[in-house]
Amino acid sequence: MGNVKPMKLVNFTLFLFLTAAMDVSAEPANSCKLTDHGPVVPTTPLVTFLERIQETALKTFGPMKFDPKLYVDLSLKFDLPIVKQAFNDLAKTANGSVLPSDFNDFLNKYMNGAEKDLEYVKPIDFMAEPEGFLPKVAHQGVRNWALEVHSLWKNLSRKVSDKVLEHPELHTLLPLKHPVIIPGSRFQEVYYWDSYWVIRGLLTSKMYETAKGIIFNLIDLIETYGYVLNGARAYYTNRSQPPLLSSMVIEVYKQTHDMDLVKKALPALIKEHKFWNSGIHVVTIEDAQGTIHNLSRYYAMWNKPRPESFTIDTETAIKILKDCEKEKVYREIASAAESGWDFSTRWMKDTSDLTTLSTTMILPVDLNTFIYKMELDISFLAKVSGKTSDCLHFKEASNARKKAMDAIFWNEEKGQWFDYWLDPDSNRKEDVYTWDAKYQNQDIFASNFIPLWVRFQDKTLVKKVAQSLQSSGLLHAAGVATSLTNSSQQWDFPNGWAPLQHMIVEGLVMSGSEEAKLLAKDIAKKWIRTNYIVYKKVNAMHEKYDVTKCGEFGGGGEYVPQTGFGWSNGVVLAFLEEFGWPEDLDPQCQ
Ligand SMILES: *[C@@H]1O[C@H](CO)[C@@H](O)[C@H](O)[C@H]1NC(C)=O
Ligand SMILES: *[C@@H]1O[C@H](CO)[C@@H](O)[C@H](O)[C@H]1NC(C)=O
Ligand SMILES: *[C@@H]1O[C@H](CO)[C@@H](O)[C@H](O)[C@H]1NC(C)=O
Ligand SMILES: *[C@@H]1O[C@H](CO)[C@@H](O)[C@H](O)[C@H]1NC(C)=O
Ligand SMILES: CC(=O)N[C@H]1CO[C@H](CO)[C@@H](O)[C@@H]1O
Repeated sequence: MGNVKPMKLVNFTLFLFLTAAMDVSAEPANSCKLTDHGPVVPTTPLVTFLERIQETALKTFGPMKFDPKLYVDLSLKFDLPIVKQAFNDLAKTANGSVLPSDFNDFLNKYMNGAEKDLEYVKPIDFMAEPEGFLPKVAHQGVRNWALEVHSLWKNLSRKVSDKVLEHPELHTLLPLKHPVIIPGSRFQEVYYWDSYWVIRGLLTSKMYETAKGIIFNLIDLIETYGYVLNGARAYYTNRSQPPLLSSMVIEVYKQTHDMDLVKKALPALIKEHKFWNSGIHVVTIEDAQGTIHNLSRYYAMWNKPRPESFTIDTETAIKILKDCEKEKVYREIASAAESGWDFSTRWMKDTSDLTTLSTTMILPVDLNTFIYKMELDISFLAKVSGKTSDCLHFKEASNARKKAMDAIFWNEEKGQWFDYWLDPDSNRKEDVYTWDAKYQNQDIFASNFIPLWVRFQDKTLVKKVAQSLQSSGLLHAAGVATSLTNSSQQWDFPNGWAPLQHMIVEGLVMSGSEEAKLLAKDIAKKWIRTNYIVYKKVNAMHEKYDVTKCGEFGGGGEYVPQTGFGWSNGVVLAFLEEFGWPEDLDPQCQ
């Protein structure tokens, strides 16, 4: 139900058929049409070596409880040539495995564990109970829990070790100057979009300096690479993540009025805006009225297995024979990782087959919402810095994107914004696609409602979208589901993710409509409850929850459920700040 993508499946079958037909017609065995001309930047020698370690570990220890990321997070105790020599000298079996005891000896002698790259550091602005903390939370049990969640900033606070700063070539962890808040569990490094909700939580915890440090680190990444990396690892340097730096700057500025922050951030944000609006990230499309628009897409600069999941991606693509088709699949996988929604049927032609990921051929509603917001934010920050021409330029850019989103994504009948699937064979002139209603993906995803987060000024519009949300099938006992498809991918039904709850709730609240506010409050209450009950059961905050049942965490995807957890903590604190919790309201599941 709801997950038949009109035309796309048909096209894909046709595509397979044509490819098959081409094979018969005297095409050399290993050639296929390369449609994918985007840049690919070579891997660093350290990452390439660690991928070999990862493959050997899989062969040696077997697939049970195997986490490939662990091995690309190791650092070297000696220079790469020495470690490489020692690894080459290990006796290998025919299939490339090593005696487990030999391999463990090698790892102990030549490598350090990932945790050695980071040091615990107590945040300088942490207080057990900050003044003015969550004034609207009256219930004692909920308040005590909120204080525990607040205290988790200490658990998740790290500083990059001086060893990494002195010898970056021995580590995949990137040197960052300021302390960081990590999401938790296997994610022992900074992530880009996670940081926005971490900062929202830090602001309720009154930890302004820690929040600013996180932003300064991300600005440094833009200065070095031209964009914010997916995460602060050498193997994440070829893709970004949903661009929310401007939102982080705005939130901290609203609380601190720190002009120094604005001055540092503005040039970096303008640089980041260019990254998302030029080259492979920008798509030009003509709407039904003949007007030309530019919108952005996810597009990783990568066409190999993701180093952190090298063995998994290799396996995913194993049945694909032609090199250039493999490369295409790898690029789509990396681009899905850039979207933050890794993985989801949202990007798949066939919901049961990961090799049909088509991320780069989709114009995503949420990405363009974030860039629209980036344009408004830059315009605002330029204004407060007295940069009139930047202010005007980005205001105009935001107006153009709003028009583009209305023309390409908005569906008046359904009251939602739909992702748009680019059709490579559409009657395309030069590099301009032609819009066609049938390529709006009418499947229901939480992302179809994300524009609410920025487009809340129009009450009539919000009312329509709120009604559409209520009848969408996404609202459940414990929050908003990611999609309606139970695919076993983690960005699908029945999982709910903190960031999606937060943007939808905040959008509804800001609308000023009483009805929308009540709906927001109801979602937030359910979300808080489920986080609270899970915490009481397992003494941990989870990265995702099963929204169909109050008090259950989520599953699916390529790794075991993670705890910690940066953005979940941030969203719970932000919700409690906004809505509070009355003394007489039982936080137990109803
Ligand atoms: C590789 O070979 C070793 C010993 O010959 C065996 O124990 C192991 O299961 C094999 N691994 C794989 C992945 O085939
Ligand atoms: C779209 O982007 C291209 C370059 O990326 C630019 O030349 C063109 O002017 C833009 N068009 C519109 C309508 O903004
Ligand atoms: C989703 O599918 C899995 C596996 O098919 C099943 O075990 C689970 O109960 C389903 N979840 C829901 C909420 O329908
Ligand atoms: C946080 O750290 C404290 C002190 O080290 C520890 O007692 C507690 O169990 C940790 N909490 C979680 C959820 O990891
Ligand atoms: C891991 C990896 O391959 N990183 C490359 C990606 O892109 C940067 C440039 O932005 C290269 O320097 C890295 O080698």
